[in-house]
Amino acid sequence: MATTFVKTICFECHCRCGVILEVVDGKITGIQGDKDHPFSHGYTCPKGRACMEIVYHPDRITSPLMKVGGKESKRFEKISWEKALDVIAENLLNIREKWGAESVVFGSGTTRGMAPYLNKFLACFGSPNFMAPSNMSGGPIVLGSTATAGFSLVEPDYAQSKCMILWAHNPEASWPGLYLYDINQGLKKGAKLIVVDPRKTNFAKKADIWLQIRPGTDVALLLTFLHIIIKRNLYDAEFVQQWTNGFDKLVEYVEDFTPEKCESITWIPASKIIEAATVFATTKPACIGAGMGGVCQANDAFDLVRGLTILSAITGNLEVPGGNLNCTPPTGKRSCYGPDFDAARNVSKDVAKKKLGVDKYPLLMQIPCPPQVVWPAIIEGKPYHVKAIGLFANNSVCAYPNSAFVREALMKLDFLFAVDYFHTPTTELADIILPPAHWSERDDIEDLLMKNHVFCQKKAVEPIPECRDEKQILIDLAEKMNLQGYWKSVEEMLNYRLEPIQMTFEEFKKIGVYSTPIEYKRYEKKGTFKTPSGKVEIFAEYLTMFNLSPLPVFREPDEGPVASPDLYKDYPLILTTGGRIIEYYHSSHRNIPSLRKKHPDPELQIHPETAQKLNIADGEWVYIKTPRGKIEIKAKYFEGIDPRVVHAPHGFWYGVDDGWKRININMITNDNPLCPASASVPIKALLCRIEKMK
Ligand SMILES: Nc1nc2c(c(=O)[nH]1)N[C@H]1C(S)=C(S)[C@@H](COP(=O)(O)OP(=O)(O)OC[C@H]3O[C@@H](n4cnc5c(=O)[nH]c(N)nc54)[C@H](O)[C@@H]3O)O[C@H]1N2
Ligand SMILES: Nc1nc2c(c(=O)[nH]1)N[C@H]1C(S)=C(S)[C@@H](COP(=O)(O)OP(=O)(O)OC[C@H]3O[C@@H](n4cnc5c(=O)[nH]c(N)nc54)[C@H](O)[C@@H]3O)O[C@H]1N2
Ligand code: SF4
Ligand SMILES: [Mo]
Repeated sequence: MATTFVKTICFECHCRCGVILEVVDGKITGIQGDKDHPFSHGYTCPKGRACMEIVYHPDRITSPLMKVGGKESKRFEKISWEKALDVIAENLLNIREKWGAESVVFGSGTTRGMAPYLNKFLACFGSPNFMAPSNMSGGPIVLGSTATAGFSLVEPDYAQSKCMILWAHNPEASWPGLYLYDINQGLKKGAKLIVVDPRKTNFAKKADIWLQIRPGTDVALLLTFLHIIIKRNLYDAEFVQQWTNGFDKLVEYVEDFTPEKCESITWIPASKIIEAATVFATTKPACIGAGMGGVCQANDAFDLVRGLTILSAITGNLEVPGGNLNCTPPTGKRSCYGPDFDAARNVSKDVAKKKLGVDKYPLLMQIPCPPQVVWPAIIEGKPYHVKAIGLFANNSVCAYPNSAFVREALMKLDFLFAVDYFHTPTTELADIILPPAHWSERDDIEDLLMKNHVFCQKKAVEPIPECRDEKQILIDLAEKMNLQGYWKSVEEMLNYRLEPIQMTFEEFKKIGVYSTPIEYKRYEKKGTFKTPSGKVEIFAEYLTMFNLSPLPVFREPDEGPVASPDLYKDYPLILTTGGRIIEYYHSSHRNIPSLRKKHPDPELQIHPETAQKLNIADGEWVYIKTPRGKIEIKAKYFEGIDPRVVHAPHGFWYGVDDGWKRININMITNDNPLCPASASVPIKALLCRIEKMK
């Protein structure tokens, strides 16, 4: 028996921890954390440790499949790769011929690293339409902070910070491999911790100050932070004077946002708001950690991120050690979402203009098409028809709000193909399903959210027979379709991405990681921020061009006690969704025995007082109803939530007949109105009621 150990990067989630896989006779037999990895430092979570169960799962799809018996059928038959790619190529080419290239959309969920290769394929094909849930996941961060400070505020420097805010962010469940080590370093050195979250997470328990906010009212809280900081003269006057634009207008604007008014909006005691704002502004350096979901799923998500960026700026924490950093991956324009790949930026201007969503939301030119603008194009043909979709690592039906509508749209397509390890409620609708290689079975480059690093993901084992690296799938398809300009081999693709660091993938494999020094205060060296005025745009006048407010605006959640009081009478509880569960990545992993055992059921976090008033016992299955319908869920008493609020996880569907209808929270979430700037969806603040099952 030949045993080898392969150092690579786990991709069961976006933390992308360093791991060492033990391989015996071409099969993975063990996984350990890589202690030398600069972020994860040897950490692994239950998902990563379950990788052998995933790779060798008896239900893994191991052959291309074609639907037989028409759209409604759930039967598939095995076909060869040759045939599968022929069918896909023929359909995509026919649709391009008849409807135009833009009628073909490729989509990905959290991308699993495929964004560059999919975008480039689309660009060669002639479509600007790469669909991803960025509008509810990171997109508002990119848009809001870039609009304000010219870079994306995703890099809190926890390890060197003296004060950290976790704003709608519970990295213990969602980003353990990427952030926990650094957060703990900071805390060990005595950093203060502030948590803004409606739920008492473990971090909220540990925090110096926990602000238990009413869901969807974050912008009101932020504007009040700014009010307090300004009133008490706690801002960095020198930075404000030299590097910001429109501070005087902000002073006037936040005058009304008093702590008392904020208390009535957010339900947080005024004294706590004052304490938190004061601690943040006076303990330096301080950083803001915002996840990608909590702050990105609201009707005012863009304004929320603008507000966070302004908070960081006026307290002097932008681009300083211990603050929020401005990092560029060493791969630069060839990084995961780099401009060298972006479909819309690599087609002609006329085609780029057709990118779905930009007619209503011009800022979306910078991020992928939100799913919510693709569905109406399929159903109503507006602004034009979308006829075919290819989905790579995405369970649209369960992942996106208003599942019934999502499903209806996918059913209406002329052609759908999906690439997934397992059957899901989405692959069920596909005409063709393709089986991808697992991350342990493929070579790749990881640089998204990796600060100033790029990592080598090294293939540890060959894909199990018939499964294929998705990059190779695209290469094969491009060849069949005779697409000009696409790469001819995976090696060529990876070498292309590594050109900015002047290394080939073979060379990179030997070193495994490459980083460049972090630059602080780049604006000082460059003499400018990368914004229209060259300064931090507190008052971003140019946004008025897009009918957006130049100052961050608080919008009441459209469905809520204040904005829809009549509805509130019938649906008297606020529903927030999608707090992460360590064992699961979105709708994945429910079929993995070691993970399922730890968390078998969807659990509704409900205050015991609320449950008891409804005569609901701990552990009882109940209905959760919204104006859009009802699903089944298990009530779980939780003292750490306000009695007027409940929390439901997302991603459940597996193991129950018609699970996508019966236990999937997105059956009853809402997909409008969207944030006017980022098209974000309001899935963190809705209304619901809980009913006993008869
Ligand atoms: N209500 C509610 N809904 C939400 C959220 C919320 O907070 N609340 N969060 C939203 C967010 S932020 C996001 S990003 C989306 C995520 O939505 P998705 O990314 O669609 O997530 P999944 O549902 O896990 O679907 C991923 C699918 O990819 C497959 N898969 C995993 N790895 C690979 C791979 O390497 N290759 C291929 N081809 N397939 C792979 C899995 O088997 C799974 O079926 O969900 C959103 N949905
Ligand atoms: N295990 C696991 N990890 C994941 C994922 C997963 O599915 N599973 N998904 C990944 C993806 S794609 C994303 S986008 C990220 C998301 O990353 P994060 O956004 O950091 O997600 P969470 O850690 O769930 O933190 C969100 C917190 O926001 C709180 N919250 C809910 N509503 C509100 C509100 O209105 N205001 C405030 N202030 N807080 C609110 C919730 O209670 C929750 O604790 O996680 C990533 N990591
Ligand atoms: S946190 Fe877990 S699943 Fe995510 S990369 Fe690390 S080990 Fe893998
Ligand atoms: Mo996400």
